Amino acid sequence: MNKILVTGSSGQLGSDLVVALRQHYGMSNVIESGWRIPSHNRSLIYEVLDVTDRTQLQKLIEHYQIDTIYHLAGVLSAKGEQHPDRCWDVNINGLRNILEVAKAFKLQVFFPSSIAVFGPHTPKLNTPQITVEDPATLYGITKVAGELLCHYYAQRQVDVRSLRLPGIISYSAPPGGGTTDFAVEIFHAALQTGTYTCFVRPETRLPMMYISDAIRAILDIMQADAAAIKIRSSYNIAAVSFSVAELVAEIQKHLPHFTCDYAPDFRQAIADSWPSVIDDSKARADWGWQHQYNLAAIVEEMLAKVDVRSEEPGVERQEIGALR
Ligand code: AKB
Repeated sequence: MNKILVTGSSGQLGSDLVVALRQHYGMSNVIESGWRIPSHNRSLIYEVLDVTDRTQLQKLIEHYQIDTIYHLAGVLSAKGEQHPDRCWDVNINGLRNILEVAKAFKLQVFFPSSIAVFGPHTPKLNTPQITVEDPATLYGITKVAGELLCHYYAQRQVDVRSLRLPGIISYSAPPGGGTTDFAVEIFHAALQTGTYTCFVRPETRLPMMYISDAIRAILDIMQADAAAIKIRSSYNIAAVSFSVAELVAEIQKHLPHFTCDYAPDFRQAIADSWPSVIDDSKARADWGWQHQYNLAAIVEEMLAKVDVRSEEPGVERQEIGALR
């Protein structure tokens, strides 16, 4: 019987993951949580939870008799540079609390790592599973440490599973402070105003994944036979890689008048430090990972599903807390 806690459940990933988990495991078996009450009121069960408070976390686990945690609470790359103390506290101490509680209560854990574990000296093309990890951001440093913590606790009987996620493209919830956010913002701008000012240069090429693929990857790795999960730090996982210019050209096939200009900011350096194309052959071999969405399919579905009518100017977007 799965009784599931999702931390950071109102974030970009959590919003869709909760829906999928409820379809699989039943509405009342998925408990949402976050550091503040979310603006949506979709949830049957939502708990305000600060993951840096281990006592509060433990009480929640006991109260709901949780057996699985999807630990999505975290501060992303761009926000992490602006709020380093919070980034360290949530990403490191929060994860350690989750893993300690998982050890005590024999819980299964999902932890999202990131391509941000890689850095300027990592091979940019076909980045191997095991390679140089010299992150240029605090976020990346917390993800490297997080992966090592996962490996450490796995050796101490915690069933923890993790993916190095690329930029995630989704329509139902906005991303919250990452460097790959441009790949979501661009769709909203294209549909709202027909023009977008991108904060990284046109030739910037990064690994990306459509939300449906990301959710399936998370469910698949969590449901896989434990013996198949041979890597307990975190698996490289990939779907597509494209430059901003290629994304713009694909959008223009549907919206020929769409224009994009460029005003690179501090996020350019972060993007430049990350790989362009990831080798995810271990995930494909070990537990059968396969992506479905290519760039054309992503663009088609995003343009059909982004709901600009619900976006009024001045509506506050989700800040940190939101989490992966
Ligand atoms: C970010 O841009 O910070 C995230 C990530 C790649 O981990 N989307």
